[in-house]
Amino acid sequence: MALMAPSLRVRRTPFSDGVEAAGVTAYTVYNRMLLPAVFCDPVKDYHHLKRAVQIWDVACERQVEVRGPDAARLMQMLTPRDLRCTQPGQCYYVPIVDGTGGMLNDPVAVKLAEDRWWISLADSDFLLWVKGLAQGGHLDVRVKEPDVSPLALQGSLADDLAARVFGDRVRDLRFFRFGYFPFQGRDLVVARSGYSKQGGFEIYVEDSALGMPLWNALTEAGRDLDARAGCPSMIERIEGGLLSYGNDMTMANTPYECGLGRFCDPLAAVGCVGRAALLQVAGEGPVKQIRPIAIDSQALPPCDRAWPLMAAGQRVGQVTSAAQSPDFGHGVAIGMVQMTHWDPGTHLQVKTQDSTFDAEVQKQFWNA
Ligand code: THG
Repeated sequence: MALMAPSLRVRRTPFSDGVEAAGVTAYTVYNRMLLPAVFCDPVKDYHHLKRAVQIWDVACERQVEVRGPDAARLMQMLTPRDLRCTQPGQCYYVPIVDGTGGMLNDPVAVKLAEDRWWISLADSDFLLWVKGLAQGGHLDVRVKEPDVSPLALQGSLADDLAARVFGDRVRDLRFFRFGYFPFQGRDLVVARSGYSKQGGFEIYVEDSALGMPLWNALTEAGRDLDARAGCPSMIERIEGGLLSYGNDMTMANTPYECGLGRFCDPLAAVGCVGRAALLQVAGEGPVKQIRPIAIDSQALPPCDRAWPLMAAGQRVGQVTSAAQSPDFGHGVAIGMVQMTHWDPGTHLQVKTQDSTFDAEVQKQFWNA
């Protein structure tokens, strides 16, 4: 593929100088912002993530801040997850749906206070939807994209690295909880979360000017831990079953099709704009759903188009993310499969742009 032409439309991040000094070799674009995709090579990056700890520029997980007396009401309009018992200090993975129950985003919602939330976005134009709902509903709330850029520490040694910069207290954070930790005289939101199954933290850097000082402090502190710049690993996230909006799901899918039914309670989510639609599909049940798919491959081309899943010459679904797994020795994939063929153990064929492989529906993701 050709190189990307840089311009202001594709936004740099507060950490881009550090990412480039660390030798990033491929970028992708996410929320109109740079997201590093490769440093050494995808397989070396994957092994390093599992063995050590990486510092990730995930500033492209932009925040939508919702603040004001109607913040909680607006949040519940957005999601079919029941938010009534939510607490400040916690993060929540929230499917977001439109009036037909179609997925608009699958962000992490950070509850800072009853009347103040950050919605940490996946890759879709979402600020406009939230502003539109606030405007149309005459809500007493302000909606903006604040100067907040997540930096993730992911990998088995993430606790050790985080403790060196934020103190041992950071080790006590539970999954999807956050606390405030001082850095250069400022208090930063640090959560135990992140887009890998290796464990770690996300630091919500609230002020771009703190970006490079924090990047440098972490890089220095992690020298003898083999800490280095990294990025979300496609191989690792497929093994772990972490979905990618725009790849594994779009507006055309309900959260039930995405396997996100456990985060939905439309009966309780009074005010959710997709409530009626989801009550209906929750009753009927989906007719296709996301499944882990093992591919009998030695190597795979990039999955940059949907790969048809076939059974007896008929199309029964599609693979939307795939990679050769070094640790499992076969291809790992995420597919949307019709009900008739979604049982674990079902044998299928997957058609890539180059060739056809045997494939099998799995019971669970590899690292789940
Ligand atoms: N962190 C933050 N923002 C994000 C992501 C993130 N925005 C974009 C993208 N990632 C959103 N998508 C996901 C997908 C999965 C998870 C988080 C965000 C995730 N899932 C866990 C799992 O499936 O094991 C746990 C979910 C739960 O139990 O609540 O972490 O990574 N800030």
